[in-house]
Amino acid sequence: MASANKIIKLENAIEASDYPKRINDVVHETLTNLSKFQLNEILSNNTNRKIVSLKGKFEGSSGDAIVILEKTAFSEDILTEGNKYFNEENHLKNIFHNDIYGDYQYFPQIELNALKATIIHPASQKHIDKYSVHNLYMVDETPKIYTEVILPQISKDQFDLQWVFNILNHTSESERIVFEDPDAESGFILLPDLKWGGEVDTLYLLAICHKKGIKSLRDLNEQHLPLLKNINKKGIETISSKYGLDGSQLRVYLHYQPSFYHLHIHFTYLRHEAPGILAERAHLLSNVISNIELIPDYYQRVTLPFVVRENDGLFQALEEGKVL
Ligand code: GTA
Repeated sequence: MASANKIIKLENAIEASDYPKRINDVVHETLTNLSKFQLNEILSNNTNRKIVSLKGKFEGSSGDAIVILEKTAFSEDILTEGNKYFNEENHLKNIFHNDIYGDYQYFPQIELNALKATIIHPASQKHIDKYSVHNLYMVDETPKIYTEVILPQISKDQFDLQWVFNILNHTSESERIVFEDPDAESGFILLPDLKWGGEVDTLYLLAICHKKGIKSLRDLNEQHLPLLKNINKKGIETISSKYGLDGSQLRVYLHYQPSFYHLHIHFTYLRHEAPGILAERAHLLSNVISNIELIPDYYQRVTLPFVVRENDGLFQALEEGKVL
């Protein structure tokens, strides 16, 4: 079993110079609070997930910003350790009680109340559209629709992959890498996903492959089986040794369509209902491997359903191509 944090050295390892570099935005280097954020619009407010996406500007900086604030899940470790929730530093306010039933507001100490904040700056119109409320539509994407409508559209309009290259060339988040196999063909980096706050109860890691040019599930064929199997095996081994969850407790999957067209695999804790695990978006890696083993060009021949947002460029392209 591969141990966590161990970086495997292989002969045909990727050179850091293979990836482009870009200097980070200054806003992220100077922020210590959100006093300079000027809110312009609430893009979405998901009361179920307790997450708001806000559009605004940072005083003194050009360009739009998106701030995503999320109330985080309870951590079972923190609930059971050190009596943090149940001591005199926390305040309980009675709203009313009736017979055996009482309604209260509870104000735990400050470190138990952290919100997860994700900030995108400068945010493009595509980012703003992505985090806004919108109508959704199902599309049954045949290989013909993919070739004639989807591929041309994603070739000209997709999210920048700079953050991916920054991870692969160790410019950003290098201290967060949990495991790396640097092989140019079958290697990958495993690290915490942007959406993960770090508690095992909501575990969410991302495996990003080193090989460039695999855009999505649609590109996968028998040549990629060693890569997919390697990610599956070493990803699970690493998570098992570092976080104590074995393969049967993990949901390992790809998104179709993804937001970012460089192959990556999501690893989440089975008990955590992470965003993007629904049937119309998630494809289990074990299932993907099995399909390709049975039919090597399965993903070039199959009809793949996916969901498109009304305000996405793909939606317009599908309308123009008379698919929707
Ligand atoms: N480590 O810089 C990064 C980074 N970025 C920019 C994206 N990711 C990153 N991880 C690291 N560093 O899981 C992660 C994303 C995502 C994966 C890309 O890469 O967190 P994907 O290509 O399949 O696209 O995966 P996906 O799933 O749509 O991801 P993305 O872009 O996060 O979309 C999030 C959607 O989920 C939004 O539409 C939003 O409405 C919704 N959402 C729900 N909860 C959250 C949340 N807590 N934070 C952000 N978005 C949320």
